[in-house]
Order: sequence, then structure tokens, then C-alpha cells
Amino acid sequence: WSRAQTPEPLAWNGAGTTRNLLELVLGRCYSYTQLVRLDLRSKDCPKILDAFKNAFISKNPCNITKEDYEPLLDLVNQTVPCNKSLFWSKSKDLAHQYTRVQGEMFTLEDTLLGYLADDLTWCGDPGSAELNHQSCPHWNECLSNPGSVFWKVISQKFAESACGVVQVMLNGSLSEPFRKSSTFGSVEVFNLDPRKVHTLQAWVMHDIGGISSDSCSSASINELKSIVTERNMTFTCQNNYRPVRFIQCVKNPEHPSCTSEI
Ligand code: NGD
Repeated sequence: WSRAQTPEPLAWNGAGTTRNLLELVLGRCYSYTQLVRLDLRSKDCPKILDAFKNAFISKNPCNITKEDYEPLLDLVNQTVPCNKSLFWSKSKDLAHQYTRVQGEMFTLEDTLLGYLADDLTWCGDPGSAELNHQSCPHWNECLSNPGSVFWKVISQKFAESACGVVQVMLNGSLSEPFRKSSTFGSVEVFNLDPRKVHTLQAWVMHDIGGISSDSCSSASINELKSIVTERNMTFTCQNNYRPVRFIQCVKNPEHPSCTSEI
């Protein structure tokens, strides 16, 4: 009967909930609100943790909805100043290194909600109030899993609230720096509000040592340009935006593209 008292959770193909998830999320909340961004110091971290848990605990992790995260979004409700939003696709580490040094710009993970959850995995189980540490749905197993729904809704809100000139860092070492199926290409671009955002600037960064090409004139970037201009915003594109190139150069100081004066 001990088996009946503790039923096995549903089994999935993805990694299970990150160890110490709740402690990590609560700790990150305090760290962000008390140390990183003091303008948010009045946020109630235990309440935020509760809203986060309630979004997925005791639920089937393939049936999570945007509405499940609404109470959490309402509690946090953070805005980014105009001209300071940085989107990225396939360039996460470089984008984060850049905002850390630059100091005033925000990726989604520099906002409280993105900061709380970055690199974590979480899911519950319909049969219990526990976290499932064994397995969670892989994103290709079902779309409505706790992580995918979370990133989709917070990416949508992040894009909706952007204003002025916005930036996107893309990976020019890939054959398709812009992919319509990515979160940037399917959620963020389409949720920029043309009444608030006048320009999207793309920074297409090439790996140092890889083949350099003019990605801004590639078919992939042209597809992005069409979407942006059809949505009545101005599109600009730069290969290897210098301030970001300098960060890449820290690890490759002798490379010609890092030593030349031009
Ligand atoms: O199909 C997927 C998938 N493909 C990649 N990833 C996926 N997650 C799914 N649920 N379903 C994961 O998303 C993978 O762990 C990557 O590290 C991460 C981002 O994927 P990438 O590099 O292809 O870029 P995207 O354009 O899809 O998304 C980046 C933009 C960026 O402007 C953020 O504001 O969308 C926002 N974001 C989305 C998803 C996840 C951030 C994250 C994050 N911090 O993990």
C-alpha cells in the first residue's frame, strides 16, 4: 500500500525539475530586488514565488495556459525604459555579456521574470502537490509545457512593452541568422507595437575565426526586413556591431578584426 500512497508521477522525455527550484527562484527574487534593481525593492518575493508555483503545481504539465501565469505577470509588472530593449536569437551568452558591461540595456533575462527562471526547468504532476524531479515534458513533446508557455508569455509582454528604438542581436555564423520559427521570429517581432517602436536595429554578430560574410544582405535578414517594414517600422542592420565585437575580442585579442584601427 505504500506504492498506492505515493503514486509515481507521469513520465516525460525531458529533464526533471531543477534541484532546489523553489529556493533558487526565491533567492533570485531577493537578489534581483534587493541587490540588482533597487527600484523593485518593494516587491513581495514570497508572494511572487507563490504565484509562480500556483501556475503549474498539481497540473498536467502538457496543459499549461497563458492564464496560469497571469497572476505572476500582474504581480511583477515591470517596464523597460524606451530605447533599452535588447532581443536576441542564438546569441544568448553574448547578449548577456553585452548588457552586463553596457549597464543600461535589458534583455528579457535582465528583467525580474526572465532573471527568476533563466536556465531552470520546472513542472508539477496532476496527481500530487509536489514538483516532478524525475522528468518534465521536452519542448518537442508538447507545446503547452510550463517552461515553453512561460517563455512565450513573458517574451510577448517584453515585446509589447518595448518603445523607441529596439535592438536585436542575431548570430551571423548560422546560415539563417533570422528564423521565423524562433521565439524572436514568431512571438517578439509580431508583438512590437508600431505605434511605440519606430525602429528595429539588427546587430548580426559573426564568431571570431569563422567565415565572415555580409549577413545583412542575406535572404534570412531580408525576410526580417520585410516583416518589420510591412509592420510600418524602420529596419536597420549592422554586421559585427563594434561595441559587441569588443566583447568578443576579449577572448581573441590577436585576431585581425580586433587589432585593426578601422
Ligand atoms: O522550440 C523551442 C526551443 N528552441 C530553443 N529553445 C526552445 N524552447 C522551447 N520551449 N521550444 C530554448 O530557448 C533554448 O534553450 C534556447 O536557449 C532558448 C532561446 O532559443 P534561441 O536561441 O533559438 O532564440 P529564440 O529567438 O527562440 O528566443 C530568444 C528570444 C530572446 O529575445 C528572449 O527575449 O526570446 C526570448 N526567450 C525565449 C525563449 C527562452 C528567452 C528564453 C530563455 N532565456 O531561455
